[in-house]
Amino acid sequence: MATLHHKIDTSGHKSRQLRQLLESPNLEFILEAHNGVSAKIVEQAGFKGIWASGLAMSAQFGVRDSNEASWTQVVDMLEFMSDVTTIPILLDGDTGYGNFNNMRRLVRKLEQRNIGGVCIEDKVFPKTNSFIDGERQPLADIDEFCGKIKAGKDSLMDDEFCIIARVEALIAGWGLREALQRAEAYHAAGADSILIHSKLSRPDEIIAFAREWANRLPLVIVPTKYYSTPTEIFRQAGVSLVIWANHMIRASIEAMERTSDQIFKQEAVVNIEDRIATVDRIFALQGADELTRAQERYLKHKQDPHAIVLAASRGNALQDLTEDRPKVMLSISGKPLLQRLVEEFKKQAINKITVVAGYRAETIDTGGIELRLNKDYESTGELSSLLCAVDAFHNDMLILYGDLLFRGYILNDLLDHDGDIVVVVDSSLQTAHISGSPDYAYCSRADERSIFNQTIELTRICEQAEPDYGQPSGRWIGMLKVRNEGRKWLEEALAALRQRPDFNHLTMPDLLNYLVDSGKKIHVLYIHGHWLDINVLGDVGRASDFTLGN
Ligand code: SPV
Ligand code: MG
Repeated sequence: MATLHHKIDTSGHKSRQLRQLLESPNLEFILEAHNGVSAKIVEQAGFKGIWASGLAMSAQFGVRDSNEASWTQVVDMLEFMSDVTTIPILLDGDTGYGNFNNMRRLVRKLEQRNIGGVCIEDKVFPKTNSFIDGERQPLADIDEFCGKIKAGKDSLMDDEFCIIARVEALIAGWGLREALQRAEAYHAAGADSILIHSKLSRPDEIIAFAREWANRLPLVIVPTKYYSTPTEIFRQAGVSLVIWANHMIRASIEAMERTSDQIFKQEAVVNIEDRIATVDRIFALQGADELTRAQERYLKHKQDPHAIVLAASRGNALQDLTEDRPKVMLSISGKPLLQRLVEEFKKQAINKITVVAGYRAETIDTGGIELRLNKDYESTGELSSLLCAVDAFHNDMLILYGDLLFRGYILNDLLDHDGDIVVVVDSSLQTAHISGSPDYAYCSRADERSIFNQTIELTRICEQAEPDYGQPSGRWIGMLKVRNEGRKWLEEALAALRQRPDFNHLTMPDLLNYLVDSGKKIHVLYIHGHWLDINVLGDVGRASDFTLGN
């Protein structure tokens, strides 16, 4: 099934499809559509073609069927209709919007938009709908109309494009002889098919015409007024194509009037909800799922990641500075840490930010975040806080401590990394100033800074150095990324660790070690400095220097 943005065959096959409908030995049917969505619905119903009705298209613009909409406005709408469908469109081209020259330009534009064909009627521009005073409408001069058909045919690039000549002689009350004479002249001028129109409520004059016409060219009819005629009659008469010319616009007008009336009177929408299309139905018609798939394919690393910030602790070592606020609300060069974090996130299109607060949570007034509360922050640890944000878990998320300052590229590089779980490790062990627990990271390889694109895995994180593991490769900075499979691993690990009696004391390094022990690959992104965390009073001055670029 076509979606709005599927690959459209623009190689001219639609004109061939329409020609096949006209020339098929069976009676074929096309249904009116007047915009993209109605065209799509017509195709979904199973129709092999679409009638782009002048009446319906003018009506959906809210204007009269008297060439009030310009022909380019019509062609623009056709482009939407054709883009979302694979079946051919036959345009109701009225009188060709002018003389032979306008007709030439019209067919060229229609070909360019992969429209199957056009039907023109032998009236005078600006035309009026045949059912409004049909008898009083002047007919075109036969020669002039034949010139228009010829000009249309001569300007075609694609020989399959169909030009159908519509005979209005019966509508105008000129009788069968005139209708036949005109049809024959249009045939001789090169028309591919004849549309014979009637405003009678019975098909008599159409049947009489068909009998005399004897299939000299395929015959097209529009049974709007003689709608009660059994279709079999048309089949027996040798008609090639039936146009159901206005039923989609009429159905939608009826539905819209009923719906608007009811909503207005009831001042409520509850009673119409089950009688109208769901919003999901609209999404389906628009091909929204195709866009989602395309985003997965083309915006792989930029799927609006989420961030979870662990910010429950007071930061006791900061003494008075955190008396009345948690550490994340500590002002560094005039701006709270959390505000700085949010600004870094925004630069990476991370707009969903969940902050797990605890100590003095009520003082957190940073905009653009969602707060979760770990009310037992005093007696519980990091994993308990993380658990408070489990409902905000996402297939592409960062988890980090709230007391971090870092250069923007670190976040960018982390988001670009392909691993399912990636931890950021600072390999600059000698130079780094260490205030809190160092979180030493032991990795599969040391940071050989000249080698890129190496996969490095975490083997262990220890809050203090562990000689058993050899030389640490660096320090985990308190930031990780979790994606796709990684999210599943994380949720399973949390569920398992929760069963342990010491869960309340477990830390993020405990979680990462558990994952490593369960055989999961935790990737390492090495950095070399360019970050700090804030644990003691001395860090505040260093942080201020850091933000000022010193
Ligand atoms: C249309 O659908 O605009 C037509 C057919 O031209 S009719 O309205 O029956 O004339
Ligand atoms: Mg029309």
